[in-house]
Amino acid sequence: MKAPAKILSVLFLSGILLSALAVSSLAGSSSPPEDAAQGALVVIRMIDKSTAEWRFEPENVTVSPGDTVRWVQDDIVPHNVEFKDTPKAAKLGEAMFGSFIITRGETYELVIDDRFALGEYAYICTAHVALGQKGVLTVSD
Ligand SMILES: [Cu+2]
Repeated sequence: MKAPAKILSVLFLSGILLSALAVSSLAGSSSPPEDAAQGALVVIRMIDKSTAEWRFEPENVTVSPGDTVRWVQDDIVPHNVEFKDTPKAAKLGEAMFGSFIITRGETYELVIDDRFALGEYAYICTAHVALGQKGVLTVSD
């Protein structure tokens, strides 16, 4: 009886750690969940297209204010979202540089809130831009 209890407590503790990691990886999106539920959910996968090509899929998406963009790690190497070129009126702050997400299925979300002005946002994966991993997020009414 002792061994299974120990395993359970280890599983429980690692669950807490994973939750903490998940929360810290969402540091870029500060809006409360009730705001996130109002707009559409747009999913962009981070994929390994071949041995030397990483991609955001789709590369180009158009969203509206209030939408939530969810990048999903669908690979085994770390990826992130770093904005390189944004409209002048945008004030992304810490969201300019998203932390790396590592585990398949892990997500990074940004709510298109008042940090985002209308216009085009060019972004990259910091680690793999040279290998083609970049995208454009267009915020439009
Ligand atoms: Cu990457």
